[in-house]
Amino acid sequence: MKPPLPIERIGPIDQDAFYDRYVRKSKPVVITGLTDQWTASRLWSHEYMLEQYGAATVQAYQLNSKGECDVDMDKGSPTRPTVLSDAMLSMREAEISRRWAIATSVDHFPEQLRTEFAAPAYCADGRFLRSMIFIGAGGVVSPLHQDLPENIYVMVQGCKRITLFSPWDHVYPNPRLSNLPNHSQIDAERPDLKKFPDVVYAQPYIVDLRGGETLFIPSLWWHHLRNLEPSIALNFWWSQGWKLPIAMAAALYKKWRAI
Ligand SMILES: O=C(O)CCC(=O)C(=O)O
Repeated sequence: MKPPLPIERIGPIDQDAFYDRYVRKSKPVVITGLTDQWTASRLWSHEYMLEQYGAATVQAYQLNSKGECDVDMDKGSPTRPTVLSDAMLSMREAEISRRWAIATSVDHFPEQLRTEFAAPAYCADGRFLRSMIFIGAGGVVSPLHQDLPENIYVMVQGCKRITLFSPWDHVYPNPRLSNLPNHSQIDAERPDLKKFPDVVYAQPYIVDLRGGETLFIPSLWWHHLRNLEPSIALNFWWSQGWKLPIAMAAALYKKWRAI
């Protein structure tokens, strides 16, 4: 693998400039200060989530000993409905494989949660707009995968190391017809070069994304995320143009299969 490159960091810019410089060019960027006015930036912590929203039923998954969701390339990702307080309390377990991580739609929370943030203007008029919340302890890993929608990924609290590869790099997509056709077979942190030799040509971009920072992950860019600390993050997926009907069909399929 080539030595990693950093990702440009900028302050908030207007919507047209953001679209021209980053969305149209499929270029990732970190924006600082975009969400400073959110109530969530002030309030959200693991304790707050437990106290305010402990009774909500959310989608969560159990971690394996590597801190990853136990992804099975054939069967898909084993998220299941879980009471938020059970998942939050499991994050205090010493053994990582006894912890759960939350990856759930914001729609699974009471209305109050959605008053604590606002979709950034960059994606607010996207015709397909979905938002997921990710809550996890230190050490949680989301393996390398790609998504069709553009992604505004907000680190509300904590810190994650995020590794990106462009869609033009060969990172060995899962070849099997499965629930996870968008996952790579490589471990982005320690790729097996004997099995996946072309990875030496791939160019990683790495950022440690901290509370208050937002990462733009362009459509189809590969991403791998590691919690360097307990964290809470929120994404905004949106699509437009020819990608819109495909993103909508994929979302319906995921809902139907409860992935
Ligand atoms: O935060 C995570 O662990 C996963 C986020 C992700 O994959 C996404 O926003 O597409």
